[in-house]
Amino acid sequence: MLQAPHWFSEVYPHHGSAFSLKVSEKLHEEQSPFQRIEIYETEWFGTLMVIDGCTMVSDRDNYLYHEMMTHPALYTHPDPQTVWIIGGGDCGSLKEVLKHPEVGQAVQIDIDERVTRLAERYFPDLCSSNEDPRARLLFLDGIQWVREAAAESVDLIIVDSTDPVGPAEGLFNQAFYRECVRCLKPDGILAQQSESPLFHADLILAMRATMQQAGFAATRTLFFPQCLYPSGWWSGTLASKSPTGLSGFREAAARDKPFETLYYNADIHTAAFVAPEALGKRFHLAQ
Ligand code: AG3
Repeated sequence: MLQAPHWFSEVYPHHGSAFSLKVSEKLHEEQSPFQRIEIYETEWFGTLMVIDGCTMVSDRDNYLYHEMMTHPALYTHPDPQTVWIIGGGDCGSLKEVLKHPEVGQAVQIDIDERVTRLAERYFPDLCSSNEDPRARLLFLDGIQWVREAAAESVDLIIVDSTDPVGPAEGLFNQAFYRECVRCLKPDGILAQQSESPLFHADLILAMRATMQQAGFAATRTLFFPQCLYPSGWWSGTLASKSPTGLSGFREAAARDKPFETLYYNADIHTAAFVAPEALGKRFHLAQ
């Protein structure tokens, strides 16, 4: 039986399934002012962070999510100089963003400082760029941040959040997207984690429709494997202010990227945006 204390399981009650990792030790557990955070040492996935019972990051597979939440958006934007990361307290997205020399400032805005403090202790690799002079770490409500920020002040907003329940719920609605539209420069892009294409296709479609209603002119969804998360198949959705903002990418620059990745490359970029038959027609409707 896959039971504590030897296994951590995230159960997906709405989808009759679960994902389990064999754990060797629980390293930490606390209730922060916002959420319950647990850290485990696993047998094969390295260290694991869990928030409110949901898997967030493991040493073994976080590169898939973090690379795909950042590089496709960064290489789609013509010249991303200023980047905000809303959420992302484990600093994994920040680390990938800072690999781009053209980025002059990356601001990470996570409501929960404890996630970052625990990541510094248990996921030092994800936090290895936190001292980069271009990085700014703020512990604030991202919704309030975009509400108060100046119009047309940012090139790229990456929403690296938990599922759209609890503290992250307000990051998936029209009011939030409207503020993002206002804060983005004319060629600005929003990139948001958008759950599982197998389990949450309706959510992805609804999100894209809401983005369009909020004033974004184009939306596109990209797909990647992520075995830690429900169904093992995950997605990110991009939205641009310009109608042509998502029609291509800086392919030559991506082919010649001046940094190492473990998953992302120019061919993966192109492939990731191709929707499988079962989803393609539905996603096309929202474009
Ligand atoms: N953010 C996406 C978490 C969603 C996972 N959902 C779940 N396990 N039910 C992860 C944060 C990584 N920086």
